[in-house]
Amino acid sequence: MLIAPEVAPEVAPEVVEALDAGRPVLALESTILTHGLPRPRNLDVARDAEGQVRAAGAVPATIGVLDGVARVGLARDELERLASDSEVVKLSTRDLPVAAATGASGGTTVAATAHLAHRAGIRVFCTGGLGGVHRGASETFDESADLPALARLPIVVVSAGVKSVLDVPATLERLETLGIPVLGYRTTAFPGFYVADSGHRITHAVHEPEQVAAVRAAADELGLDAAVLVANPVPEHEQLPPDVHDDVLARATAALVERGIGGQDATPFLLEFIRDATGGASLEVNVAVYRNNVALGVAIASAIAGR
Ligand code: PSU
Ligand code: MN
Repeated sequence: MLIAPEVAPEVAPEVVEALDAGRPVLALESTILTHGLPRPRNLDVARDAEGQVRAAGAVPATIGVLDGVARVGLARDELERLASDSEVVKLSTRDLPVAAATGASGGTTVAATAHLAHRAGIRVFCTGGLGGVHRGASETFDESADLPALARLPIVVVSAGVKSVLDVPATLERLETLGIPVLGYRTTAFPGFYVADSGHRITHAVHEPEQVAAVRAAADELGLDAAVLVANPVPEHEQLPPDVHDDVLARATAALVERGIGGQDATPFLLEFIRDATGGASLEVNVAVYRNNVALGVAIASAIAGR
């Protein structure tokens, strides 16, 4: 095992400057790039997201690990490397110290990205869909490390609910147990990632980014160290038709069980299965979900910076 010389996250100068000046910064995940979206579309999506953040007057900080060094604010060529290299791994929180010591490269999950964002002093983080409790978790114990990570990171996370491949009600129960406030953006219908409404209700809706900033500030004042989760539904005209969604989802979960796939591979397998089974339609939805979350993420980061 090699020992990497540099373990502290490398924060891009542009990100440091913006944070020092109190300007809005939005952290972006990289597993969506390395394992969530197919190449070469993944790089376009990642660049578009960064461009979208800049156009809205904020600084993007895409987070990932290159040669063992955690980078908060990947440079253009670094982003390209992560997106194009099919050997890069998926790094959750527990993999970060191992990657640092061995010099590995990888895309960081929501759990790992949120951790690094918080270390760098970034308050808002945007993803497509949060991980959660997998179906059959009462047997397999497969619950994403995203949930316990968010329970101890005082940031705001914007997500289109959790991926519908998960056990959504069980995930909502765990979010409650972990003390993570869930705010529906202009809705009390919890989103199902590919579909605007998962069929499950949540208690609180917010209507403006400033309200999210107010909840975060209140949580800070109260000394509550859990993340605030903003559940932002994909616009209905961009969702996967719910009947198509339900049918494909049933087949995807059956295939997962049949092939005995689990652990870190479960989420990428399901997303890919759904993509193939919908002839690529789910990919367009995934991209729309992300774009929509980035737009809200910037607005919230700006509201927090402006307080
Ligand atoms: N959302 C996507 N694509 C993804 C993921 C989320 O649109 O690939 C990733 C996130 O990085 C999330 C991870 O943290 O899936 C959850 O995987 P697991 O269940 O192994 O924790
Ligand atoms: Mn898992």
